[in-house]
Amino acid sequence: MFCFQCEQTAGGKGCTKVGVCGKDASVAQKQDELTCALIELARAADGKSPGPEADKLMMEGLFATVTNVNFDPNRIQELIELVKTEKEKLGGAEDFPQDKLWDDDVNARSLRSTLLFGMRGMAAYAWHAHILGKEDKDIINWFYKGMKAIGEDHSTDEALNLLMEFGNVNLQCMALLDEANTSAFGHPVPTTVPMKVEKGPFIIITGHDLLDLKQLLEQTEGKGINIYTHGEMLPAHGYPELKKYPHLKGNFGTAWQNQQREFDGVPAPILFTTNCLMPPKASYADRVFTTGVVGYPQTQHISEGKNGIKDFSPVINKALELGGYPEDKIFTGINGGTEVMTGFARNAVLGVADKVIEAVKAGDIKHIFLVGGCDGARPGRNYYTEFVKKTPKDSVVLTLACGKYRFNDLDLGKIGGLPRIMDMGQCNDAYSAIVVATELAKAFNCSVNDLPLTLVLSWYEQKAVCILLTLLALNIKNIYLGPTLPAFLSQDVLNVLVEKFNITQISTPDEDLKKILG
Ligand code: FSO
Ligand code: SF4
Repeated sequence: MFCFQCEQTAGGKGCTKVGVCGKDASVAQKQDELTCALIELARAADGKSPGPEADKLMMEGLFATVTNVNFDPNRIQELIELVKTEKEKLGGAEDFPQDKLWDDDVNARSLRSTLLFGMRGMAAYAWHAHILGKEDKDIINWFYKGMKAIGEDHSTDEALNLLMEFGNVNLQCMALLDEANTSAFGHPVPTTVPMKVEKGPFIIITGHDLLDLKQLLEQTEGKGINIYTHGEMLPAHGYPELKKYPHLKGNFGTAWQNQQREFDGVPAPILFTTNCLMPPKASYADRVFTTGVVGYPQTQHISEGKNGIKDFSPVINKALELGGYPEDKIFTGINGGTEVMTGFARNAVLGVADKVIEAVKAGDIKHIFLVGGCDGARPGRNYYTEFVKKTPKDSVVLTLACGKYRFNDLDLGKIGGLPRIMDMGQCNDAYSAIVVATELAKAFNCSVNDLPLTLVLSWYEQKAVCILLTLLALNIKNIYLGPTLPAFLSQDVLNVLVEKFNITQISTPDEDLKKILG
């Protein structure tokens, strides 16, 4: 096997025997086969109009290969068969040999992989929008264009142009998902979320799929079962159409990489709706449920019914059987805090934009940091905790995605009535951050790069790759990135990105803060 798509890749180079994520060689090989089948589907679709089934498979097939999503070789095999059927319906296409996927000149491989990983990330976002009934033909068409391009040879300039074009399409995709989420569940409002788990039966739901949460809330209403979010599901508490359910009680645990410890012996079922699944330990494997694109061998999977509704009865019955804790249990975040805040998406922040602009003009807010992105297991990630702790009192920290668990339970006080740490949402809510930055730039009549704003990002998997490409396509410069740089960026490709966009790898919080504020 060969895989180097995520930040925890073996030795910072590539997983070749088994994935650090737990993916074994047979699943890696099936995922490569699926990727090649999608390239062939894109070739077959060239100049034709593929139907909705092929469109759906493009998204689902790419999403299934994102890190920590699907470890089940049978489910990947099913997808391969379906993709092949769609390819034949379109008249077939020349095979793309699997050994070509990772085998090439180092720069060509780097550029091709960057596009492929970005598209895997965008597929997850397009999928969530699709589930909520929102699609955009431009985005769908770009999946075919991009996958076809991955099967072709390109000059470095052509490949870089493709990456920038992709970044703009991914912005469109994040906007579509933002519209899908806000039209279905309303605009998030600032909300305090306790980390206490009340006694009695409960269910933990993790991942990004808000529709799964909505259906679970409906099906558990009046049953004496409480629902707790975990990981990237935390921002759900801010949405009016979700927070109205009184049994959506709070948040359990922290970010994805702590799940094997946090779920150890937990007296409740855990529903995984998207990526962030780690191989379950024996002490809780019997209570892990997957749904949607997620899969793990011998784990119960909840499929969608014909009416679009999922029947979560097996999860509900498990919650009743396990019964929860006999007494209320207080949990804390990694810094000892007992509650966190979320819901500062674009609508909420722009609602107080006047206050922010005034505070910046008056010098009360001297700098805005966006400290966002992924969490992960590397010890170096405590950089982000230290960085946030050390930001000056006259600065604001916007955050998003699961990296926030490094500091979201800290109380850093307030500026002008606003908390100094504001959680904008999930990774896809990077869209909110872009909208806020663009509006601030308009108000100050300058470019985003000239605002007193610095992006300090952490990456782990492929959604972070697509977001980074969007930021670059928007010509956002001076991004600090860590904890390490992607293994799939060759030195030459990295040099281009550094030269064009001044991407800087994080060093120490003190040094970086000195550079940023100096
Ligand atoms: Fe991923 Fe990163 Fe959303 Fe996390 S991009 S790892 S679970 O921040 O958030 O899916
Ligand atoms: Fe390794 Fe990451 Fe690939 Fe898993 S997803 S096999 S950890 S590079």
